[in-house]
Amino acid sequence: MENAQKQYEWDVEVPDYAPGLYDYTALAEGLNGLESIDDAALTLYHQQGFLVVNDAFTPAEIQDAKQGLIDLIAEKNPNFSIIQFRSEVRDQLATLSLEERLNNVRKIGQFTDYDERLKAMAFHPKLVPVVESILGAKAELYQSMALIKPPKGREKPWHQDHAYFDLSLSTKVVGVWIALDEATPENGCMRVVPGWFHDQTFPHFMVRDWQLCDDASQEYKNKCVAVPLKPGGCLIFDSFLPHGTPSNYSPTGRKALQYHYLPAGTLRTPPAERLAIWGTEGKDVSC
Ligand SMILES: O=C(O)CCC(=O)C(=O)O
Repeated sequence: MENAQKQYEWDVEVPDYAPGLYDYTALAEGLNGLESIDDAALTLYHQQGFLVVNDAFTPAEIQDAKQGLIDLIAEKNPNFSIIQFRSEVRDQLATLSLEERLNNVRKIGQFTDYDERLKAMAFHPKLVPVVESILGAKAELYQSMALIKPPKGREKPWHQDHAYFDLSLSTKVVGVWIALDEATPENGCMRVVPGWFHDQTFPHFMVRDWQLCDDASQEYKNKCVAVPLKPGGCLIFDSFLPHGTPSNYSPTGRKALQYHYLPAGTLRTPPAERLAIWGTEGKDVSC
């Protein structure tokens, strides 16, 4: 009966997407180490909407963070329950082995107050100054999230993160996606479209998720770049940058952490305001 007290979320089965949706024309190149981010790198960030940083975190830090994530999924902290499992395992969850649980998680969120190792990553002394240089302000952690992509784990369709945030359009938000396992084009590494983001708000539709219409892919065909990362590498990106990850059709799982930061003290806006901008109501568009 343990799950009766837990407020888990359940991911629904969705149809597969059309072939080619995550095809890419190049692999993103990375800098080495967070300390190598200089003015030229910051200029590049503002031009293309992202930076790739290899060896941003040490193997020991990554191992700690990964164990933190696994421990939360294993219910080592009884107070934590923001986990989304595949709905197929709803009735068997209590009987699953740890490996089976890990193979059936889609995401977990808002975990920094429940695990010191995951909090330490969010406030890493090499990461925060970089985020603050991009924001031009003292940073506040807005949210933490981890999309787990086990073998057969499903896609995160193309979207702009800002469409999920109850924040004004002028609020700068920086996302940091940290590879805990090697992320490859085959197991669902990030896809981005360099430079395709400046102040553009694309309508989002509820299709397989809250996402860009697949037809919008016409605009990014021939511009999509894949971002493979070794464990400890990270992608730092703007909340207007369209991005997505394909399903994992490989035999290898892929765990990653994601943190979002905004200027400290930023006011939140009502959800209705966000949907009036990013939703489709009254915009005469369909998908
Ligand atoms: O980790 C992934 O697969 C994608 C994460 C992502 O893009 C998001 O949650 O906004």
